[in-house]
Amino acid sequence: MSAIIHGSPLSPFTRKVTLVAMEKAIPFESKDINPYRPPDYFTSISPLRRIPVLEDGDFILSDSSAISAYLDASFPGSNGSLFPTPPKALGYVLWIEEYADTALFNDISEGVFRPILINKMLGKPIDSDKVEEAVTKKLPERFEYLENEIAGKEFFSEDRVTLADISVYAQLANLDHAGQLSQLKAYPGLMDHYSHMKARETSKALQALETQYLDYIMSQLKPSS
Ligand SMILES: N[C@@H](CCC(=O)N[C@@H](CS)C(=O)NCC(=O)O)C(=O)O
Repeated sequence: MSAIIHGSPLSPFTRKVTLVAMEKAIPFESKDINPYRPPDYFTSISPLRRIPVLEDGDFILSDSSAISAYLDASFPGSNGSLFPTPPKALGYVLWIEEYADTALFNDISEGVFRPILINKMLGKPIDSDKVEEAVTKKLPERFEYLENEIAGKEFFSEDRVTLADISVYAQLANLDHAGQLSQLKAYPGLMDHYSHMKARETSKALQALETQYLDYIMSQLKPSS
């Protein structure tokens, strides 16, 4: 039986572990869970009531970082590990992952994705003040930091895709879904990184599903009278 990733198509952490599975050619199924309207059994598989959750036979695991490490170690695959072996490279990749999971997530999710896209999904007006605050006061510091880290490189570490690249891409994809990718204009290295990560076969396949999902949600919205 293949592993099951419980999550939601527009969740950046679900996207992260899904891409880990795809990059490593691990067979998996996806099952949708809305963490804001969860099924009764949710707490039993996710003690912090967050997605994603991995179910691999009778083994259940929460948290995208834990799941990524587990998948990587369980399925060596032909493409090698997404975690470098040299200690400094490993530490660095985990740091970039952490930066993406906390700082980028907070500022993109709260500052752009929710006030634009979630509001639209809920039939509410865009919260332009929140977006303005994020794009002028919060995101520049995040993007500047990552721009300095990626400048002159194709990947964050080891000249190949690692968890660092997947983690940053997974968060920036929600900036893209919210129609705000132009915020990266002043950061050419980061924009290039995003573009080549987006052009990978794995990301392209996933994006097609995400866009389909988003289009479906939007098509269900009643036109405001
Ligand atoms: N550290 C967790 C964060 C997961 C997370 O925050 N997921 C969001 C969806 S993107 C969630 O489940 N939110 C529900 C809530 O905050 O109640 C991870 O890496 O998996």
